[in-house]
Amino acid sequence: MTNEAHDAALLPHPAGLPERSRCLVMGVLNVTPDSFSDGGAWFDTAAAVSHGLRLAAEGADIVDVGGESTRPGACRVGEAEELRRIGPVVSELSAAGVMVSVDTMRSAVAEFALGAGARLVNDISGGQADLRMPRLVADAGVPYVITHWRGHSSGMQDRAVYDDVVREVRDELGRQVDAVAAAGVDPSMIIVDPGLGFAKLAGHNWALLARLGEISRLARWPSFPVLVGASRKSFLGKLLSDASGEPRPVTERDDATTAVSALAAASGAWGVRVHAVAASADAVRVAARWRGAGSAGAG
Ligand code: PMM
Repeated sequence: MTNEAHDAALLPHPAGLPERSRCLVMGVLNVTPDSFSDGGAWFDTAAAVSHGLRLAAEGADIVDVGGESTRPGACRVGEAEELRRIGPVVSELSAAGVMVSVDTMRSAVAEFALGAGARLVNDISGGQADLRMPRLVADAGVPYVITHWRGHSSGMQDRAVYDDVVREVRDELGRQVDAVAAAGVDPSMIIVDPGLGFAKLAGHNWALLARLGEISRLARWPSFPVLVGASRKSFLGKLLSDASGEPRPVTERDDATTAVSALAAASGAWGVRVHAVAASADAVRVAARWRGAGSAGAG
């Protein structure tokens, strides 16, 4: 397949999101005390808002605001607390002109965030944790990220068992898409995500990344845009372990994340979700130029 044909297959963009001349960069803003990746750095509202503005200034096309940690083993936070964490942050960033997505599994939180200016819903359960979510998203008519998911964080790594991870993730993601479409979500507004680290071991994540193009094509559906969330995850720490086998610390995984961004973008990903935005913003531009040069011919 030529790069152009590949792009046409892999790079549709749901209405309301930026035009697709390259892979988009989604900056992560966790308003939590306990996320694995930034450990509470932006838990305070003012710190979170200024970090969100910084992510946008560094090149984030979208800032993804979440108030619930989904690290392996995490317990759920209450709805009121989740709302308290993200509410003012979503409102202030949206008012400042930042395109905000809300990272939540709760329809009430998504509803509040959309009312406060958020423009898309990133639901890592892909409609499974709160069965009212797909209907809410359908009625709001906003883009919807559907992530492959096998259950809440507390027990998810026990479910990281696959014979053929790519086939099973595609089958299960396809069923999640069927369910949200049956609830009224417009398929052209769906973005799919393989859910790296969610009920996946390191080898599963690598297999999914290596065959990213296959994730966009699910059963009877036309191809979907694909979002990749590899940033700072433990499979990168494991890859970069030191001589004694100690994983690379979370805060030292951004260069590896940037490498994933470049490779994912070169493979046709619609977006990458990252903590350190500036480097990935450069990486996706390199990938776009690389792909463009390929389809334009060697001259
Ligand atoms: N990973 C995390 C949270 N939200 N959303 C999507 N769509 N994809 C992901 O891979 C994803 C996500 C967990 O990581 P964090 O602590 O970096 O937010």
